[in-house]
Amino acid sequence: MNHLRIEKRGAVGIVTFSRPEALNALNLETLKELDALLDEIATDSTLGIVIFTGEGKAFIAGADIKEMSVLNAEEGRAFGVLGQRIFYKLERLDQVTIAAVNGFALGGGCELALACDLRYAGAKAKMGQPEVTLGITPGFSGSQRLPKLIGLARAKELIFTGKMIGAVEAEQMGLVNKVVDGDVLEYAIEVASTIERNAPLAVKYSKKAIDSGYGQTVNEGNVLEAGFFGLCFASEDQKEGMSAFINKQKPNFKGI
Ligand code: DAK
Repeated sequence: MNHLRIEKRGAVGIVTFSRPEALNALNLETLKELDALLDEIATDSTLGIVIFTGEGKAFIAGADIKEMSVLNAEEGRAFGVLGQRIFYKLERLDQVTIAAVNGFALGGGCELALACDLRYAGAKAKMGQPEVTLGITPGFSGSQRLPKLIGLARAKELIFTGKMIGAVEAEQMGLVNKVVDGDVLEYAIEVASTIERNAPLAVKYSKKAIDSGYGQTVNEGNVLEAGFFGLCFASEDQKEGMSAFINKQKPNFKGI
């Protein structure tokens, strides 16, 4: 891979976008590399949590404007569909995903963060959907995921104005879970370690229950939740977790 790298630390994978000369902008080559890497991650049962971050002063400064500038309508649509498909694949990973937003997360960069389960922002993070300032709409599902996350009015304000907001404002509107004073990647790794200590199947099923029930009524979601809850009782880790509690010991989860 030329613009992406992955480092594995136990069950935690750290994916770094590395095209700093273009502030990690997503060109076609990077998108294709991401697509292939997500396929690898999806089948890697040793990974429980995946963190995404950027090299240098940007997380991702958006889709590559220079590459997009020459697209015609048909090519533009195809480029958007490609990005949507890849980000959907990211969103549907079994693993917990975390965006460690270290700097600019604009346009497609903000949209990639939106496809993650959790988002943390460093103090220097700048986020936004500036597409309308370039004569286009958000194209990698920003117009769909942003309103669901921060509400219709706030999403419309960000998208219609194209303004960039700082980390504190992003936290206030629920765009990120938290602003981190120190190193945002280290903080994301700490969160990942906390998650890693828990029963892997229970975390995975919790994510599935939340995501598959989201947008449904509570009653509909309850059916899904009951199914996943029941499945946990077929796992060794449920027995391990409960007997460790009863015997006042620390559980030793095995992910089975
Ligand atoms: N694409 C290409 N190159 C970029 C880039 C980008 N998004 N962002 C930065 N760069 C490049 C700059 O051109 C510059 O390269 P050189 O000129 O040195 O060759 C280098 O990175 C350093 O950038 P700056 O010199 O501009 O750095 P500054 O610190 O002064 O400014 C900045 C940082 C982030 C404020 C500024 O670079 C900036 O405004 N960048 C563009 C941010 C932006 O507008 N992002 C949104 C992109 S639009 C769709 C599909 C997809 C999309 C939409 C529709 N469909 C098909 C429907 C997605 C759209 C987007 O993401």
